[in-house]
Amino acid sequence: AGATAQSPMEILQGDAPTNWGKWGEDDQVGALNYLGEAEAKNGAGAITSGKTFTLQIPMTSGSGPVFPGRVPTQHFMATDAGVYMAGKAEPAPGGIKYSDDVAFMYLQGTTHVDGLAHAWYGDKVYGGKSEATSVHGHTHADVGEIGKKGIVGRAVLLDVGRHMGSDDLHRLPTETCIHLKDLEATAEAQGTTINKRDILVIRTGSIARFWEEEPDEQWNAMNEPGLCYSKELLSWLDRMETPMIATDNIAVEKVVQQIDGETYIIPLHGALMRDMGVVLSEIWWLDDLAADSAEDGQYSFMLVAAPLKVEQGTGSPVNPVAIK
Ligand code: UVW
Repeated sequence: AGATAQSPMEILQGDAPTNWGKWGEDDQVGALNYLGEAEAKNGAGAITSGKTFTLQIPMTSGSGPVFPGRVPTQHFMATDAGVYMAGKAEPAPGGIKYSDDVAFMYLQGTTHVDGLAHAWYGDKVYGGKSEATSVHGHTHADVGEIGKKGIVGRAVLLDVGRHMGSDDLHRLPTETCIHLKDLEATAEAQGTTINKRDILVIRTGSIARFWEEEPDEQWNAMNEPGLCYSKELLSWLDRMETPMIATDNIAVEKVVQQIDGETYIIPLHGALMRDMGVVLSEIWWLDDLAADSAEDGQYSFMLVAAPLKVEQGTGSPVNPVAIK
């Protein structure tokens, strides 16, 4: 039998940075290992006023920005005041009444963190483990491992939408591919120093557009702005020991990218998650934090975020908290 042909991703990533084995054979959280006690204290050191921002989008039943193929959360009441009002249930002894609710949701159908085994190419996931560890749930590098560790550190907001956006709402136009030089120019314009091991929070303005345009007609995850794959970006993230990248778009990166004449869908997912173990987190709500930062000029803050401990899960909802 002949050798199996390599996929374009395998060829593209041939000489790219990899962190497999760096934190041990069985490591499950990748570049989050860069966040330890010193980095947590460093995060706390970024706090100046104590102003707090929660960065999850609202979870509205039946509506929300999701990656094509997923559906928004469906929320149902299992029991509510109606049962008492209709005389179908009695209050508990003592008089307490209560409601209960249930949700059907894609765990990546709102603001979420991806486990490192969520996306891969070839037949290996993060750490060089076989893709067989990703059958019927992930027995390696599931999001629950990130839930156990938690994400705590210093973060910087790079408001690329405000720096390069072309409209009053400080949003990047659709189809914009964000390059390393754009991140650097944004940091410079903001007067922000990006330190090693900072969590990068990148604002494009994309998600806000979902509520401003007719979702099914104009907001299209495939065309939304996002990071652009380049070796230069990968090497920089590697040197900066970036633990995680969070964005207010659907996939951190621009979903469809052309590289050397070839079409790739979410190539950075392969390069960052699978090869470098950099954690990706998407669909953040950054407009309030960004407006405040534009006003007071403070773009660094403490970030605290913990996905749920979904054992063997691919992704998990999260409501990150920024403390300035
Ligand atoms: C996909 O990879 C399809 O989704 P996410 O953006 O949640 O990583």
